[in-house]
Amino acid sequence: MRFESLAKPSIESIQLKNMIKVNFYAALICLSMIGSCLAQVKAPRPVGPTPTENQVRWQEMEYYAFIHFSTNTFTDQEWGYGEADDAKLFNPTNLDCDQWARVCKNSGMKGIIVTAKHHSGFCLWPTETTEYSVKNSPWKNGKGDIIADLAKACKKYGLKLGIYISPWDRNHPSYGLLDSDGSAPYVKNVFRKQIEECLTLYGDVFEIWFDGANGGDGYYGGARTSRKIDRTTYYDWVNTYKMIRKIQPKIVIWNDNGDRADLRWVGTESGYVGEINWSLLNAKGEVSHDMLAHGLENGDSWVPGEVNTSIRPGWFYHEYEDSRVKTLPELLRVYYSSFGRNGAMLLNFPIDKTGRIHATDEKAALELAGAVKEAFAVDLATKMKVSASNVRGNSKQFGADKAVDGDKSTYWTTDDDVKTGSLIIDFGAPKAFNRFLAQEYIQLGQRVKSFTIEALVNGKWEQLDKQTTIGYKRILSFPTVTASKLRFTITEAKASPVISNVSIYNAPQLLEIPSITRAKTGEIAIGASDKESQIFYTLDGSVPTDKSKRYTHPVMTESKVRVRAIAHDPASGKNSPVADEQFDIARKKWTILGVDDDKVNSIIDGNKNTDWFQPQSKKMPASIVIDLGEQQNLEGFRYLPSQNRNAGIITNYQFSVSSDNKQWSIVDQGEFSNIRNNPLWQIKKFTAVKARYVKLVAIRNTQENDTVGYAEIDVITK
Ligand code: FUL
Repeated sequence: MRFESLAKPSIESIQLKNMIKVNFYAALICLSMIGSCLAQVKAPRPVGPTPTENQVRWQEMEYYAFIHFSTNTFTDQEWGYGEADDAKLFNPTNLDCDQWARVCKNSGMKGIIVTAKHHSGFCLWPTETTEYSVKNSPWKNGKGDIIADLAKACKKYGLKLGIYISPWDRNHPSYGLLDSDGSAPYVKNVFRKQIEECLTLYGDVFEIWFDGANGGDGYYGGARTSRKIDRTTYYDWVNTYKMIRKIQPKIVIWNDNGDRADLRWVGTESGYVGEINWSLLNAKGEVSHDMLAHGLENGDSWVPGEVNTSIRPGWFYHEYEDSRVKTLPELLRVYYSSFGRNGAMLLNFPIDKTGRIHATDEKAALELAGAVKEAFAVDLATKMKVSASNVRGNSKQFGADKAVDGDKSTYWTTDDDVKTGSLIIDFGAPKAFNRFLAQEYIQLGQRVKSFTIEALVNGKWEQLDKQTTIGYKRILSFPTVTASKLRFTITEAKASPVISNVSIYNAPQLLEIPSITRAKTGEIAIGASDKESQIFYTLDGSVPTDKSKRYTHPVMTESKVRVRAIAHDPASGKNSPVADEQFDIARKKWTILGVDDDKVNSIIDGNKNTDWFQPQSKKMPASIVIDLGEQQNLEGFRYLPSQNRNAGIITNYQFSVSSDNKQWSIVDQGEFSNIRNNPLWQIKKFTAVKARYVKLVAIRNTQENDTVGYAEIDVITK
């Protein structure tokens, strides 16, 4: 028995008890009021255009594959002409859609978009609309259907299927023609019917892709002529879209013609989108290059960017590109510059002549998957103490921790009148890191205009980066820093920032691939991007190791040579991927004739960043004549358009040779396919011929005007 319980309670103690009771009830009432206040803190209102459910679902896919496969694979072209006979060449020896899907799945991709029909017009399924399809190819005696095989493989591997169907059809006789009432029979009876077949026969389709290349030369049922169309009106997109959405309500439409639909091209095929990347756009009519690259801060529609690039220079398979497959550092650059910048990454595999993804391409894609997995394995922000400068209505629902809870449906946000603010992530002890990732909750619109990140190093804040837009996902890379806290500050936003995720990583450092160039003299220079690494190289085609010859100064060679080089880090013992360049004869004795401008030598200086343009007075066809200094056994030439200006890019050419600069014979003529979107080295081969002078005649350019430019011209000797 305790003494206190026996004692009679005093007046004071009764009063005290009553006071406690009263305070307890008051506190209860208060708490429940706060509770109901908290429950009432409303989510921010959306700002500007917002994504549709389909667009959000698409954005969350992040990474998927393109497959380019057609008659081009067998004719070694980038753009097939639509020649009827080419169908007879389509004969993969070991077609394996299961392998395509397996490689894509193992590479971390979520879907596959296949060229059901490319510009040649050849269809990979037995369409009813044309005879120009697999049904008239020797493959499976005309009984095959690649889209059906791929749809099945995608299902097996849990991948989504997408369809590329080229509006431009270089085979079809009615392409580009109009009926007397102004309607387009090709669009009504062929193109739309083909879309309908692809969207009804093969199950769910997540994306449909309408390329912007349109009109020009073609076979057109044997007419072999040039057809021009107005790409904004000819296809009657409004009705085409209606039909598509009716058949596949969950689809997203990518279109680079006329009115934009759900997704936009980012203005380049090199694998990056602008650092400033708004998912907004003014969707009607033609869109400027700048708007494609950066979106538009106050655009009228939500049209996010999709970054498309090929794992090789070309979109279709060419054996000569077997040694040109993107290296790991190159692929990682694409990775960080695509969905690391609020885009999606669409990486292309050119299917080879056997009908499979080439082993080298598979290896490269798997290496990328491995490196990404390693880089993003441990999120240092998870479960760390995090505080915010402002929390919306002081509500737990919108607290700082919502940005690091791993739940994409929750977010940290501020009061309506607070458009700036910071989050501090406290690691408790110093941590090393070099990657920062942030995501906006895009369902409420894209809001952030600028932000900074800082690290607390030895008690002082150091700025690591200062950037602009975030969007669905932004990833920043910077040199490794060791710090105890990270501060993420939104410095400007359209409205209260809404951040669904912040992550911090420490990715392993990669050695960049060395660059190899050859000057006009024949001198070969090899450079590494950092000073610490050593360079080793070979000139006989063998794979270099750190036991190969060490590079210390430029190497002189005048003959044809294959140079391979690695950067080697002596500290870690690690090597970069192998850089690989093939050079033909040195251009030491070459002179460009008839041009009174020293700068013209830029086109044979071995530096792809220098260029030369024909004087403005020069009209098409414009030619350039090179004296090779002595007779050579020629079997081809190469042309690289200006890498600095999107102008003067030759599309149609003639190439002639001469022994005396008087009598000329044309040895090759034709087009540089897809050079506008993919301004790479154009390689043309012809029957070997001896000559001392060569002439490249530009007949047409991408802009259909008289500007003609060159970064480099080279020959291929036997
Ligand atoms: C380009 C096309 O012209 C290429 O051939 C390729 O299909 C690429 C994806 O788009 O514009």
